[in-house]
Amino acid sequence: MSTTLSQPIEFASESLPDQIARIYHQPFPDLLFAAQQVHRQQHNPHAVQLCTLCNIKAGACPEDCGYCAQSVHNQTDLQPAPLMQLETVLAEATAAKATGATRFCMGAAWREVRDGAQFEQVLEMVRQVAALDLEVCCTLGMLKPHQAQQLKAAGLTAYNHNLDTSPSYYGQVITTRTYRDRLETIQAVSAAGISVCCGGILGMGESVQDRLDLLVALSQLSPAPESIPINCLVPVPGTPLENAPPIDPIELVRLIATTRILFPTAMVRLSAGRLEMSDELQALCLLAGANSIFTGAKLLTTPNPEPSHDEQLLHKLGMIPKPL
Ligand code: SAM
Ligand code: DTB
Ligand code: SF4
Repeated sequence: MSTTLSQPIEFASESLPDQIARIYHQPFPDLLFAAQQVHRQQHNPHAVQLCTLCNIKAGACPEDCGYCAQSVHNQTDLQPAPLMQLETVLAEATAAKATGATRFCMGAAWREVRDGAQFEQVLEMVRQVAALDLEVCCTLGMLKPHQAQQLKAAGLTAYNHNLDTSPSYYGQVITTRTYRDRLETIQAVSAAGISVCCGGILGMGESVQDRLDLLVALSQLSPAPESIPINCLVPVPGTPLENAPPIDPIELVRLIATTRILFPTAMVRLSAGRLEMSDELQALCLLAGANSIFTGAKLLTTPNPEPSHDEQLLHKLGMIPKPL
């Protein structure tokens, strides 16, 4: 019987990449069973955390991320917009809370945070969203240690900074920064005592091995990320990846299950790309250990399922929004 095959501890002499590959490639029924066991030991299997995104500063980003609508290097339809007003952000956070979201994530299309008035405004947004009794997450590009400390002092729960893909594929997607730059920001976030939200994107033309190498890189973070967004590429016209072939759905489920087994206590978030997924595929992802989704009709710049559709889906599955 192969259920024990998924217990990394029993193969202590095996290298981490080999362990991860063995978990991922085992027969699908065994993989799903093992993922469910881990999931049920650590989490309420009926509860799904709802998170809502807010793009507080849109477009004109100097980075050249090949997937992103907001890069100046990509000829997309996106209208750049300056930093949002505090009141607008608070209105969105309040509305998100009313729909059952318990985490509010503010994204800014910056390469890095610069000290000054705009960052002070973001710190005030963090303070005031935290005061609404929501988890507060930001994704603002690269951070220096003192900026991470200021975000922590303002009440930030988590910082999202994805490794996106394997170290070896990274340069095919982004050339304006390195994997090492990402790791340095993640280190600054951890050192400040902020929870790390770090995951990746599937469907950028990478191999299955690249996806497993991303999981290796995530496993090597210390502490391990408490939140792992798994995004499926939303192909944006005008980006170099506009014609990338979509990920095979079974491969997506395998990756989620493997992530759940490797990170038993983490929140595994089924992030971008849900609009293209059937209800059945989303249900399989939730069975494989995903326990969070982004809700609201828009992600940062791309469309997301209507809240009423997500509500119906959870209802059909007998699942509930996870309370704080
Ligand atoms: N500028 C920030 C940074 O450097 O991390 C954060 C904003 S960025 C939009 C946050 C994450 O969204 C990216 O790291 C990427 O994983 C994901 N993302 C961006 N565009 C995407 C797309 N078209 N499809 C799927 N995921 C995407
Ligand atoms: C993450 O990994 N996924 C979210 C959140 N972190 C910020 C963002 C998804 C963005 C999808 C593309 C867009 O809407 O522009
Ligand atoms: Fe800029 Fe972030 Fe988009 Fe990259 S993913 S272009 S850093 S907004």
